[in-house]
Amino acid sequence: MKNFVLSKNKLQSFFDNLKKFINRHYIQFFKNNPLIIFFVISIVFNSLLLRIITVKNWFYFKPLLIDFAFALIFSSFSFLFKSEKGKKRYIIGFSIFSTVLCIIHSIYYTYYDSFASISLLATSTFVVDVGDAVVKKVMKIQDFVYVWQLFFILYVVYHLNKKKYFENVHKKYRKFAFLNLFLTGIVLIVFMCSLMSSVEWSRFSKMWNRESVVSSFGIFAYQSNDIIQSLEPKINNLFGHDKALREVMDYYDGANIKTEKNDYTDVFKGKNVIVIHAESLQTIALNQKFEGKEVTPFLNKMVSEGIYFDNFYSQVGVGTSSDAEFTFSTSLMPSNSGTVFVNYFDREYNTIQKQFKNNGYYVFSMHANTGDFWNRATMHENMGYDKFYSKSSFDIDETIGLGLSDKSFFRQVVPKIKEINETEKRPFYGTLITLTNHTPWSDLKLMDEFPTTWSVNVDGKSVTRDYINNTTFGDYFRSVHYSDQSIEQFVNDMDKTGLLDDTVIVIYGDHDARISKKYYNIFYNYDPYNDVVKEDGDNGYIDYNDYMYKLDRKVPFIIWTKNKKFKKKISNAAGMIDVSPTLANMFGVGVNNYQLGHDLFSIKDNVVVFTDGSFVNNNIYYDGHKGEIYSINGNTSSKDSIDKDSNYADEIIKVSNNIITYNLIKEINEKNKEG
Ligand code: GP9
Ligand code: MN
Repeated sequence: MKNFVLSKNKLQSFFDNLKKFINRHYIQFFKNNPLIIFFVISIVFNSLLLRIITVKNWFYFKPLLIDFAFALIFSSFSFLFKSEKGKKRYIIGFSIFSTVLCIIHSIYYTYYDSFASISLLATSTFVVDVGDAVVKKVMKIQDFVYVWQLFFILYVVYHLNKKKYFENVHKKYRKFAFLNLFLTGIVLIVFMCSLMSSVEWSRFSKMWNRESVVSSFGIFAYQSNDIIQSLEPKINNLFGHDKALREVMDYYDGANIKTEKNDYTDVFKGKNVIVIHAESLQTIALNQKFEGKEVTPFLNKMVSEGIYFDNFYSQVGVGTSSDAEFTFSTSLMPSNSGTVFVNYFDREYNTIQKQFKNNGYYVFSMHANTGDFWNRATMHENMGYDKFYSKSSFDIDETIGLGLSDKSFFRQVVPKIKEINETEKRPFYGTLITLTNHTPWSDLKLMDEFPTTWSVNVDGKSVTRDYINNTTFGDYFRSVHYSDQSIEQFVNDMDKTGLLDDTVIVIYGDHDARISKKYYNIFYNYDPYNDVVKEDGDNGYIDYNDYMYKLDRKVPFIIWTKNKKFKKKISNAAGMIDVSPTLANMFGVGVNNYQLGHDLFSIKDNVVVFTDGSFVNNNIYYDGHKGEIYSINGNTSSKDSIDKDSNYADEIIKVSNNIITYNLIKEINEKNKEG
């Protein structure tokens, strides 16, 4: 009992002290610093206004509290000024800065449906486009509502001046004021960050979906991260350059890169080519039927009539779609810090697009998302595309998920290609990037029903089990079925224009759908007769492990022509990095001296490297983190060959990242020119 009374008294005195602390450091402090109160409130309100006008997320508490924390930090710096005059100037100056920041983002959002990045401020595209926005009066009056904050602060300063506040301000509340506010802001930010989900964190680190970052974290967290991520490459560039250059030169001196003649050399010389970047299209979908219906009947037809690589991997890092485009185009590995499209877009790259362009082709890309998504408007220009048709080039007449439906996109694409063909009067190379089959596959109303159920005969009666129907996996297959229909519609429409006779269709899945392993376990272990998921020890149970999951991340790579002249299924391990050397040989557009991939019609024992140093070959999957080996179909590799492949994997990751980080293609080309 005595202890209880003691601890009760201790608790009482703790709360009394806490109350005193809060009163002294916050309540009394703010009462005696009205300018700070109004400054903090007006900053938070303006950032809320920006979210309401742009991403339309009203009173979502997380960004509100993070913005409040940032406002406390910004206001804390005012106490570093000795005089009240200096403090006033800082508060007014920061109000001007934050008002201009909101206006820039608001105009940019009006024009791009996204938020500006300081890394793009220097690029012509951004400046021209924002200039356009001004000229085309794309801006709206709402983009300037934020100025209220500046006038409000000026009024508060004027009013406090008139009341001679600044002459009598209580000095005692200035002591530790900086630390109080600064540390309170930091603690609040750390606390709010602990509440973020893994998806929110992933988007914050990747920064490709800027809308989502501002929605979840607020404009100040977004802008701070944007500044850090924009400066990181510049900082990286300051250290390690000479070593990186030496490593890259040594690699290419020994690489002996050249075009290897084979049965496919120049077979498509002078032909048009359309590359379909199929969002989240996974090989597992091509092999799948539900209730006897193929998920992808049209793609399966193309597979049977064309060249199909069924052991193909996308090799993406955090850059997902953009990494797939980068590796496809440059035959380099994605960056392992940030993403090329967002952080290293200003480097010089050798691309397949430039190779076709140097051989007289008109090179274009089409994607019905905002030009700023993945920074494509800037990066596609740098990759050598003559024109990038983004969302503003299309009539957004039908939307599914992220934006324009693939069927409408493809419907609108064909007349554009026809016009290009008639205007340019030369072969064309076009990249069509789809959108509909993007996670979370929840917007299915415009898609045909595609029941991923399983009907069986139990005790003489036909019973239909749900299986994976109406689950994420089932919805994914239904969405892929829609994508298959949209590609069929595209190929048929191209055929009606007569363009198909002379056009090669290349299709690749850009990366796996990132569906969780638990769905695969149900997919492989479901027992429709007993309506249960088999477990260890049950007859026919499959111990679906991480390696099987990684091997299921295969994506299709198809090369198809209407004349069906080239039919072949290739099961050699292959990766996105190998595509451009393969296509360059088939179309006779020369060799990329910096390619790290191989012509798939020449290479025999290929090693497909992943960004974490893991790799797969025809025999094993090697986990670069754990150093573990997983045998494929009972095959294995000798220790020496595993060591050799592992060193090779590290080498091409290192060479790629050196080239990207230090812009070494530009430097080496300039050195070669100087002779
Ligand atoms: C965005 C689309 C999807 O325009 O390419 O990108 P992802 O999320 O797959 O990287
Ligand atoms: Mn993608």
